[in-house]
Amino acid sequence: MSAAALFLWFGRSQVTPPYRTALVISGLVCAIAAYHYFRIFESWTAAYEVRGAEITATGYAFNDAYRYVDWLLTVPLLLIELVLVMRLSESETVSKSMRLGAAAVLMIALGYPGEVAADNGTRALWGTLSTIPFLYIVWELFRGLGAAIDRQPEAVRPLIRKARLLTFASWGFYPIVYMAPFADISGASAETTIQIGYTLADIIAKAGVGVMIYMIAVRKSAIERDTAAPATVVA
Ligand SMILES: *C/C=C(C)/C=C/C=C(C)/C=C/C1=C(C)CCCC1(C)C
Repeated sequence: MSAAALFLWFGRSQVTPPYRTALVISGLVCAIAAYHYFRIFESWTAAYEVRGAEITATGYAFNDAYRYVDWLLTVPLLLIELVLVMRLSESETVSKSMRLGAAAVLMIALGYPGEVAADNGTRALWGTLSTIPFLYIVWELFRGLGAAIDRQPEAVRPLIRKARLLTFASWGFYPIVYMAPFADISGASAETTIQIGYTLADIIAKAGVGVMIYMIAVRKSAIERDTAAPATVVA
């Protein structure tokens, strides 16, 4: 996550000014995650003991809040970086960012009480509520943003569609991981499975999508430089 943050921030000089904010935000997402992974790691080593293949709880509570505070910040920012790299009109950028950002905050806030609940009934209830804004985001990504993708330069459309698909596929992984306690695992094993699953999804959703945002920004910068070329030809 730290390396991805540095890569995205240094990549700023490779793109034209309209795409720099998208890269700064992509880097920020990875930096926020890097910080929280240090905290998650500390909390996990305090809460669990690994002996061979055996994982046991030490009695200290594992703090899920580090991950959810991370998501509360990074999930809206991930949607905003996707909107920003498309370089839509100002009003469209603001309205899409607000709607997607608000839905993302709601999704994470509703998921948290279920994540920390001791019983599976409460987990299922909050998980279901959290799925409502999740479905809205998916619908917006494919319908609202779909129309905007059709207005992008032809050479970047496939790349933007791939970034959207990678976002959708990695985001779809979180609710599946969330359901781990409903499978035939419990206690420390369930918690470990959840943490591994979320971590893998995070790497793809944050660093993986970040690199795609970088590629889109570089390609769009090149296209716009080329079409603006006549104005810059001097003697
Ligand atoms: C960088 C972190 C990301 C992209 C996190 C995304 C998280 C989700 C899409 C979580 C979704 C959830 C549901 C749809 C229902 C169950 C509860 C959640 C919060 C795991």
